[in-house]
Amino acid sequence: MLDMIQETPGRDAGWLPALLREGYLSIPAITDAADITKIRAICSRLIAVRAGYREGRQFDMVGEDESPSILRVPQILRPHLDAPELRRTRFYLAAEALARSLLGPEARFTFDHIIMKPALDGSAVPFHQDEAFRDPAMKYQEITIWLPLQPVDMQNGCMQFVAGSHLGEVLPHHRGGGRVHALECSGYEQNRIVSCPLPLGGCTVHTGRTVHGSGANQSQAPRYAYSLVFEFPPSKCDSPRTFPWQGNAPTNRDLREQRWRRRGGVGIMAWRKLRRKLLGR
Ligand SMILES: O=C(O)CCC(=O)C(=O)O
Repeated sequence: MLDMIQETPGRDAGWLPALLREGYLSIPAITDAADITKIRAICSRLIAVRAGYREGRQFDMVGEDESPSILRVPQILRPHLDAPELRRTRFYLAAEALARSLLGPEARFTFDHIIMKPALDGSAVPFHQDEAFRDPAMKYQEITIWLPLQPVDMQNGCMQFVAGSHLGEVLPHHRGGGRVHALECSGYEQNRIVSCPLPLGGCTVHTGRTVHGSGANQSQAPRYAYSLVFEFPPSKCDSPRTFPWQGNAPTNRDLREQRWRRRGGVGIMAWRKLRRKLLGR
């Protein structure tokens, strides 16, 4: 993982060695309070109006996701499709510059998501590797820049990483209970878990292979986080891999997406792809 990334001149001399060694970074400041206020208002509005629900882009990441009225821990995939202004924030510009300094100038934005943990909710995000959700036939070089939209600590669900786990393979994963979207992995070194509390405006960075998760939100206020993913175009894997957990019964989110695609969503996806190509972003 990240084998195309070298410690060469022009790459970020400060952060890159730690990312290559540990598989994650904890950066105390990437944006300011006014920017966070703006991003948080967008995120809470998108969750409140259930943006992307019919497309399967909004769902309950830890529950069975049977109804839009019960999303215990709502997650929205690609929220920039609902709110393009998310790509014009101070955070976005700083994250893009950081990603290019770490990965190289060819790195491109490919994905974003929002996760909201309600106040006093017992749900943790299980430890997993992001690569476990992706196509096993392809090789990925990606980083996620995770921005909490309030200060975070162990009480409200800060990120936790397994140091050095990005240097191994993709570990076995399973769904945390039947039709739940979230994946959970096994076989990682529990004694290498590092918690990353952050002040307002700080962020973490992790690779697609770094094992990570976050604890429950035991505080009195909701915990929001907004993540951006940057990567090189994926290439074919040298040796074939299989991710058996992807063959499980489809989740309710999967079924909504399939229905939406059949009912015209395929055309919308083609239009979005074309627009991305024409705009070059
Ligand atoms: O927001 C969280 O608690 C977990 C985020 C996460 O797993 C990710 O961004 O890959």
